[in-house]
Amino acid sequence: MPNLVLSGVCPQMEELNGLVFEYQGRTADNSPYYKAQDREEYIYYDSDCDGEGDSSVARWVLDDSSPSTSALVDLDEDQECNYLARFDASSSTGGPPSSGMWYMYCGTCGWIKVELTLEEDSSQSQAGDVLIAAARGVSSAGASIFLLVLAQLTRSFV
Ligand SMILES: [Ca+2]
Ligand SMILES: [Ca+2]
Repeated sequence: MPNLVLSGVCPQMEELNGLVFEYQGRTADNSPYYKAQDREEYIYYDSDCDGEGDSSVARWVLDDSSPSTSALVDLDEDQECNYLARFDASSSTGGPPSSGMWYMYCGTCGWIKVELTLEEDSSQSQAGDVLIAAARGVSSAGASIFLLVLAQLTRSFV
């Protein structure tokens, strides 16, 4: 599963922009969940965030609490719906939205609808390509040195 890069966060939560979320596995209802690199921020799916039954709709949440992988509802086990942002979704199929209107907590501005983007991170494969290119460069440099030495040896034999 590719990493997801978060953007579109409101200015009050600016430090979350650019966070790279890594796929961690699946929670008990088989939804994928993610954790930010070097930071306690998670994206997971909670079909009932306070665990009280029909009072809350199913949603993706961006939360600083780590989700349980065994609980089917109230995954952060606080009997409340505390998180940084939410995106209502009747199903978790297909993972969190690549782009969507989330309700986000924006500090002094309160809860605001913002369009958050979770873009698949392609930098990993690009880094791989660069390594391959570098390896090719090294081997061709090695080959030319070899040819140069060979040429000199040949010359000294003449
Ligand atoms: Ca909860
Ligand atoms: Ca929470």
